[in-house]
Amino acid sequence: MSLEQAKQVAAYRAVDEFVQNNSIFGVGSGSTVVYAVQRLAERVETENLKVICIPTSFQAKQLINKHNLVLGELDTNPEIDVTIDGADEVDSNLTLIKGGGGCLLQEKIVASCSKKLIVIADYTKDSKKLGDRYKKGIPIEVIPMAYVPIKNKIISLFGGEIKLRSAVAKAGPVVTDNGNFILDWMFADQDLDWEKVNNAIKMIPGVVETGLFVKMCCKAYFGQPEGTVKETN
Ligand code: DER
Repeated sequence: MSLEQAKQVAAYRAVDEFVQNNSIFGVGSGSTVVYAVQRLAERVETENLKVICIPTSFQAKQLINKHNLVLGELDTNPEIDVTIDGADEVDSNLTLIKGGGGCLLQEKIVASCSKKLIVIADYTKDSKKLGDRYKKGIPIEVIPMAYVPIKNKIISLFGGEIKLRSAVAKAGPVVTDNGNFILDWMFADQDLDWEKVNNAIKMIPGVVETGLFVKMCCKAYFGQPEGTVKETN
């Protein structure tokens, strides 16, 4: 089974288990969520489900519109029943690294408004400890004018290495949907208390949000090479 098939089987299982009629549904960002939205659109069509979809990025909004699903927003739907989203890495405590796709701020806002946050991923995201597999570091969204002092402060607090995320299809740094920069922090110590790390980094002036999702995810589905789905909660 390919990685894409592993993503799909995890996404379909999560949507089939968690999406119900008359629900408010948070739509995550990234490539795995594409399959979840496909499955949601199938179910809405065949079961005539009434679902309002809250996006976590411009990409998610495009996906919702592409599949003719009902697009909502937090202004009118601030309480979300379930959000399904991807992750760059999931540890054994269901602590997540998110933000590989640069959408961590709105993803964390929507996740914080959700009764349940469900993660879907292929088996390569399933780790015992953060950093076992994902080597690109923890994304941190920052106000552009402050990225250098923030970078210096994080290194002085926790060590490791930090890079300003460069764009691929554009000269210069990545600019998020919110007009900010992203720092990727390659941490050295895998045994840090991630809740304390998240709180300490969030205190640094100019930090908008981190890609550390601590005690937010209630269940993860990992598509396996042989086509099965591993569920962790
Ligand atoms: O940027 C994000 O947080 C995405 O959800 C990312 O973590 C997962 O993206 P993928 O489904 O393309 O692996």
